[in-house]
Amino acid sequence: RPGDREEVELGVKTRPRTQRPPMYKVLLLNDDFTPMEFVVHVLERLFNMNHAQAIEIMLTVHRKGIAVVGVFSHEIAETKVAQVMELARRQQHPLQCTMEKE
Ligand code: NFA
Repeated sequence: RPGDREEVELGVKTRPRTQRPPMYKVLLLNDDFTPMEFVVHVLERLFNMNHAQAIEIMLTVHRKGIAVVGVFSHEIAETKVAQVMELARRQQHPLQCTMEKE
């Protein structure tokens, strides 16, 4: 590359950068209608939480309106969101799940 020769010869330091893929937060949103036990079930089933963890996160969403339920690669995050939305749709619950870049 042009510039590299001078940087080497003049000893200009460049910081080595390691390439990491962007990660995405999966967010669960509160509503007034989805039963608490259904949200707990979703968290256990799709986010590998034990019962105590699932209750804790569900209550955080209930009280604060939103919470991060996991951080994943773009593809895995998209799949998790789609799985939550499909489970909710099948039971006719208005539960919403979304993702955002970290
Ligand atoms: N707010 C809902 C209720 O009182 C419970 C809930 C929690 C819904 C977390 C969505 C997300 N039944």
